[in-house]
Parts: sequence; C-alpha cells; structure tokens
Amino acid sequence: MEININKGTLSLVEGDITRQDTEAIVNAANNSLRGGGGVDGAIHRAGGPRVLEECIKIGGCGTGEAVITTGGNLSAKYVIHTVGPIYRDGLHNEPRLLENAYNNSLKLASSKGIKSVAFPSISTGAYGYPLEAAAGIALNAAISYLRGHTDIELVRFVLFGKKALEVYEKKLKELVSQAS
Ligand code: AR6
Repeated sequence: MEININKGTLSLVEGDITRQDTEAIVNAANNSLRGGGGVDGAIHRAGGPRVLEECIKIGGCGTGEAVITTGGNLSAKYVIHTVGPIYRDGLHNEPRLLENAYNNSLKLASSKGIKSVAFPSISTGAYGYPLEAAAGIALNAAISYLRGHTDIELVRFVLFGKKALEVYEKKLKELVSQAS
C-alpha cells in the first residue's frame, strides 16, 4: 500500500529491512548499541563489522533518541539506530518515547540530506509494544512529518510477515479516512 502526502510517499511493504534500497534504514537498537536479536541482529549481520565499530565509538543511545552510522555492506548508505521503549503497561511514557524514536530518526535523516528512509516496526518484537497501538504512533509520526516537510521523499515501513503488514494497512486506512 502506498499513499502520497504533500510531496512525499508513505509506503507499507512486507519484507526484510536489511534488503531495502532506501538511502537509510532504521535499526530497532538498544541503549548500548552493541547489537542484539531481531532487526538489530539482522542489520549487524548484513552490515558487517564496520557498523558495530561505529556504534561502539558513538557509545550508546538514549531511549527515543537516534544516532547514525554508515551502512557497511548493506545497500543502504546509512543506518539510523534508534531505541524504542520497552513496553510495560502503556503508562510509563511509552507512547511518547516511541513517537520520539520515529521523530528523531526522521529529523536526523533530514539533517543528513537523506531522501528515503525505511523503518521496521520499532519496539513491537523483543520490547513487547502491542502492534496496533505501535502502528498508530509510527504512522502518525510519518504522516505528520511528510505533511510538514518536503525534504524526505519516501518513508517506507517494512513489516515482518503478512499479519504485521495487515495491521499497518488497516491503521493507515483509518488514519487517512479520518483526515479526509
Ligand atoms: N526486517 C523487518 N522487520 C523485522 C526483521 C527484519 N529482518 N526482524 C524482525 N522484525 P525487534 P524491538 C520485526 O525485536 O522490539 C534487539 O535485541 C519484528 O517482527 O527487532 O524494538 C535489540 O538489540 C518486530 O515486529 O525490536 C533490542 O534489545 C519488529 O521487527 C531489542 O531487540 C521489531 O522487533 C529491541 O526490540
């Protein structure tokens, strides 16, 4: 599914974040930036040691913040590493922190002149954020960014599995119909 917003495109695809040809891909990292499982493991495996070396030099990343490295052996030129919140009960600032992770990643991409960014569904794996709620926050952040800025031309969400894609598609349809 793909929609145009202002001068940009918001697209939803099923797939593997490491295979994306966007200028930047976003990693669902942890505070240490030393790698892990899920998206983080896949990105470091595909990106190679250079990505980890740069992460170690940076030293760490706060929850909701974002940092950038090169893409190493990936097709993407850059990896933006962001840290989503660990979900407890939704009452510990998790929505705001998740929103910050998307917004700070987009701001960082913009500051580097990056025109296309692919995101995974941050916090919805090991960090346990309920998928539907996370989809709403992720999509709202991307929609707001594209409405307010024209520098980033493509924001793509890369969902792991058909079910996750369907949840995002349903949420995007709801958000678009509310807006019109
Ligand atoms: N491409 C796209 N999406 C993926 C891929 C992939 N290759 N692999 C998994 N997903 P997670 P988190 C989906 O756990 O919840 C790591 O250990 C997955 O189905 O990668 O933010 C870090 O080091 C899920 O929907 O990230 C942290 O410690 C989503 O990506 C912690 O996990 C995110 O799942 C971060 O947890």
